[in-house]
Amino acid sequence: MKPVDTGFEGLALYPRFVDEAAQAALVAELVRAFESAPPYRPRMPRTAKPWSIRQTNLGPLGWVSRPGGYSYSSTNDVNGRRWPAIPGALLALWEELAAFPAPPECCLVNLYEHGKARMGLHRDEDEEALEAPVVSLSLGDTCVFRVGGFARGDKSKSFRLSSGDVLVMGGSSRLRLHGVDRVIFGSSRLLPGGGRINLTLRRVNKPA
Ligand code: MD3
Ligand code: FE
Repeated sequence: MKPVDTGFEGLALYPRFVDEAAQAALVAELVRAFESAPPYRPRMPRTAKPWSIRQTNLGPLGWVSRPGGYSYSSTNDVNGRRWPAIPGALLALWEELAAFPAPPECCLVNLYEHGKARMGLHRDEDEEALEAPVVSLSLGDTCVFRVGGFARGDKSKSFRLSSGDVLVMGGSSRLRLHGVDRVIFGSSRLLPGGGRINLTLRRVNKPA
């Protein structure tokens, strides 16, 4: 399948790449994973301000926000346990679209559960393997997603991400600023309580 042209080199959007049956199967797997890795509300480093979204992780490494800053951890600060495995369907998605010779180490799970949930403009830059792309899958309600340049104030564009859409961010777009302006609540029936889940697959360490 050919991606939609976003106008940004290295940024590829695959609308409805994952069909509804596969979306529902993934949601069921996530619900099971949440039993051992319950979503929690991260806080900003230093200010401790709680985020509007909840998060958890799957895979050998989880992305965590701690008072000292952002990092990757093999265990969950909430319960000291390792994170559940990344579902096979997501590993297959990475294999198909990432064009990278090693598997993802982290699947960050972002839950947008109410009308004010959003994610401010930021860069994904806590990974050592910046030559690997980031692959993200959207589930549930549609969101308005913003992609900018490399400095605040650079021109930006917004796109809608709907359930089943996959975004691959690589090459010269890997370090672009991006964020979620808002979620269009009630736009999908995939999730029992409504809302949106984003799954972000990342390679953290350079392959051996
Ligand atoms: C574009 N999550 O967790 S993923 C994140 O929908 C994050 O929850 C968003 O940004 C979400 O860090 C969007 C899509 C994404 C990820 C990295 C990018 C888009 C990107 C890097 C460059 C450009
Ligand atoms: Fe990000």
